[in-house]
Amino acid sequence: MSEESVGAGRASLEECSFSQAEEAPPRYRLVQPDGSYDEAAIPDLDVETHRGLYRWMVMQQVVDERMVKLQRRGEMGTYASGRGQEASIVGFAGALADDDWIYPYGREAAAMLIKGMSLRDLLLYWRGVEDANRFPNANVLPIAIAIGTHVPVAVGKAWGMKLDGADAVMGAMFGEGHPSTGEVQAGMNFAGVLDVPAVFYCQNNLYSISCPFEDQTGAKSVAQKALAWGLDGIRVDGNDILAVYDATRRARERALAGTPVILESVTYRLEAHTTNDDPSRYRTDEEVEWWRRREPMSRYRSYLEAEGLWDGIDEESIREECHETFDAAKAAADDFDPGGIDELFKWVYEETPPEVQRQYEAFEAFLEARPDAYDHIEERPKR
Ligand SMILES: Cc1ncc(C[n+]2csc(CCOP(=O)(O)OP(=O)(O)O)c2C)c(N)n1
Repeated sequence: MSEESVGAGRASLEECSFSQAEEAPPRYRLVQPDGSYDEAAIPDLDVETHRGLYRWMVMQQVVDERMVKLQRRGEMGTYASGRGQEASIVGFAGALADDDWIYPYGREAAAMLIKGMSLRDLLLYWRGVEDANRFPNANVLPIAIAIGTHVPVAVGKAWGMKLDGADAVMGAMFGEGHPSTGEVQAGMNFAGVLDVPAVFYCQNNLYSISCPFEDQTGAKSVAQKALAWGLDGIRVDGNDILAVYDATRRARERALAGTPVILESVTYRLEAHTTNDDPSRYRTDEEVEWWRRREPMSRYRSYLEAEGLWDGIDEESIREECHETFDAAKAAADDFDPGGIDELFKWVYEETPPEVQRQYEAFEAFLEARPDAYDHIEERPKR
């Protein structure tokens, strides 16, 4: 035991206090909303990386647009669009290494695709097909819809990666509403105790459905919560893809060196929370317009133009290709045989435990005795 380990004794209450800052802490930003930047601060990325990042941002937009249209036509379940968050989503996943994992919460289509999930499976997932919770050959854990529940699991996965000596991080993704749950707080605490290689990526899009950030927490930021759990916190302008990319690379280095990081990406959801939401009921047109002028695609484009990299990017044909990819994935999803009720039980565990097997058999026996029960089982239409 030493004075240092319990803290020095001081006769100044101020020195022994922690207070909330008056202002929100700053965001790491490299390219300004007007497109200007300091050349020396920009990370050195090759042309292919820039093109790849831009292409994935277009892909995110195409997936969002097409999913919402399918939902409106009755061919898709509820969908959560990432419009406005393209830089935040792609900058993060694009900066991860091949062996890194992500644990998504649903709004980040391009991140899942970058990490190897197939677009067909993403379509099936949002159609409610159980089988689509298995993402073979992708470093993606099943989308966590129940808010906060995935964070302790992500910490467990990261701990396992550490014990295995893997040179990789776990990227747990969530929104700014998630840290209000007990699960996130317990998970973060464990992460700090176990020094797991995890980056907690919080896309703070300022609203949890209709709840604004100021009503979500008394804290000025999510990143500052890191201190309470012995983690590092970083805040980044989530509409600046180069800042997100650079912050992610540095956060993963810290996580690999033994300090997990909460990386808070401050962004804005330009569309509805999901296809079930009407945002005009809780935010003003002026506010949305303010953010639309700070939209991430055009900011990245300004940078690429200024660097003479835009000439190598044919946006129209990229968009067309993304639509073709979507058409092919949709056709494959339409062809998928959703199977029977056994799908509900089959994929919960790698090897079905006797109790789950017993429940399955009991359910089957029940349906045999009461075929009228099928009238109450809703099967999502395949198309
Ligand atoms: C345990 C639980 N409670 C409630 C919900 C309903 N719900 C879905 S999304 C959401 C808000 C999430 O907000 P945030 O974390 O800010 O992420 P965002 O959707 O804004 O990206 C809520 C409350 C849920 N999915 N799970």
